[in-house]
Amino acid sequence: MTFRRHCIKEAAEQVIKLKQHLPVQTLGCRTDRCGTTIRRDKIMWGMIATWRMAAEGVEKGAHMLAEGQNAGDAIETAIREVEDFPYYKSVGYGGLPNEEMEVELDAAYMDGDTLDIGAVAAVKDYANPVSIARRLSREKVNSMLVGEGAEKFAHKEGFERKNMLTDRAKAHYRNRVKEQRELELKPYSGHDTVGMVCLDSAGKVTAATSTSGLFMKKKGRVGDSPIAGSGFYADSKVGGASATGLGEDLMKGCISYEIVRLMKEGMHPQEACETAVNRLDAELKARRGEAGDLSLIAMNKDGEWGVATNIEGFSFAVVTEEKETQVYLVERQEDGHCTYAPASEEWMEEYMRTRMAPVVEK
Ligand code: SD4
Repeated sequence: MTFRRHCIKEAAEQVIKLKQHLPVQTLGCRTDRCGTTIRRDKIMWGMIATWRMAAEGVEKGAHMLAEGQNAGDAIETAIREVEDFPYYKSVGYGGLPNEEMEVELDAAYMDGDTLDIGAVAAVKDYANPVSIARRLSREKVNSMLVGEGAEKFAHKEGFERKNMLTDRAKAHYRNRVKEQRELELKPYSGHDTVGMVCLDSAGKVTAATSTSGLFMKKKGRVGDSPIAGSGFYADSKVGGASATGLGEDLMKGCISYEIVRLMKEGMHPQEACETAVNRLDAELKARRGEAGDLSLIAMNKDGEWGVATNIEGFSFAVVTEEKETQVYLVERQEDGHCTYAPASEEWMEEYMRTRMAPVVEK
């Protein structure tokens, strides 16, 4: 069987399994794809992340996990890979600016063993906000810093300074200013925060995020990504979750914590993601008439994973000890269930082509 056909078959089997909402496994046991409980004497490692852009980072992290490295180092390396790639418009270098044409970055890191959390918000001119966040997670107090305070800390700790505003991002900004004037566009559009959950073979779960937030946001605006429980959560006794979408709405449901809470109550990650997303989506629509974009990924302590979204076009990347890195596209069914299938080679090529195409100024 070709690799692609193998992936499609695996994805189809996952869908069947998810529809059955298999019960959560007990420690040291997993359920294989046929539903048979198998005992394991070692914990499976794995990593899941929002959007296709995370795939290369996830691949790097997977190599580290396969060598027995820990989930903290693997997730930081994986996120840095995304932050460093200039063609991704909403993370790290090349991220899109705020209203005042400044790139203000948010990032966070959580250690699921100790529940340590570190976060930075609205930080400018530092290459890898996730590393600053991780460093902050070791502080007992002052572990979330914003703006100038975060930059001062980063400087003192010797983090790499970098002008994060690229010429491409400036061109996008100028185009958007014109579009807003001419088409009366809302400033917010397009978003691709990278959020990851990682499990290592010692059973440690971590979660981390990094983003430039909403394009054309107000100076000082902070989204869900650096906010524990909303943009991310990790508990090695249960698993972790991370979010992407409209921060203002994701925060209304503390949705990453909610998913971990549901997994703790016994839900499979897929069921937990769908339950949390569908509930929040419904609440927002009932109370406010509309719901912003909500897309979530999760992995439990046994390496099982799930995703859910209320939008079209959500993609994610996942790797486990048993299965190499794969990008999937999610499809939300009318009843709120989310199914997914491997992204085709054509889709992958088109994705990179559009990301790297020259920006034509209007
Ligand atoms: C924010 N949630 O700042 C982020 C944006 C995002 O995918 O996720 N984009 O609100």
